[in-house]
Amino acid sequence: MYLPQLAREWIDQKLRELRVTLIENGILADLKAEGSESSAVSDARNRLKSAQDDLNNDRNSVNTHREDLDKDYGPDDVFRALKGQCISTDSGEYTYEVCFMERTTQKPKKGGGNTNMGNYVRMERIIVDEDVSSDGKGLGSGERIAMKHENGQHCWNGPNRSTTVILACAEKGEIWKIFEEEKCVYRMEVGTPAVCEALKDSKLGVARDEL
Ligand code: MAN
Repeated sequence: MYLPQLAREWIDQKLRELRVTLIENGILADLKAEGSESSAVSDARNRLKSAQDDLNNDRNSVNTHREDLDKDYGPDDVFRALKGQCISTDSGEYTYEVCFMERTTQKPKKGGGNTNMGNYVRMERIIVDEDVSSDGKGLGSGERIAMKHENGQHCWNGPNRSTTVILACAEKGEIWKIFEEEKCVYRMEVGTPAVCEALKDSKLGVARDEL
């Protein structure tokens, strides 16, 4: 059939436009496109991928919360509020830091790398018999609560560093004393308002008259 040049061009143009419309609406696969997949399929694939990403993020956050619930925050979780709060003090060549429910750290004053002195693992009760100075700083005597930190940086010719942080009631969070009891085994005496609440509620089994 003979069609005039103009008519042929017009039909060609219309066919091209129709093809584009069909591809855009996902009815016809775009052979030039990647994987020759219709846009409806690739849209669906993208939506699936993003739903999977969301699911993975939610799973991670559930795991984080589950780990958090498994963590020992002490009687009635009174120490949960302290999580991540850090206090520090200088002693000898180092600044020592406690980040509650996380870790203890030794930072050389002269600079250089920090040393992890242990990661928080659990609460323990411990009997102490110590002085209390006139400003009220000190463990006193009786049962106190202690946070155990283990598996810190390995000590050359020794164990992995570990720290016991013993807590006593005080108006503000403060590290009072630090000892290295044995090589790379540390003990800190720390004041914090958190245990005052615990003691007030008699959750620790410590008689109030010991305060
Ligand atoms: C560093 C510090 C000390 C520790 C020694 C052990 O100097 O962590 O507290 O006793 O290493 O080699």
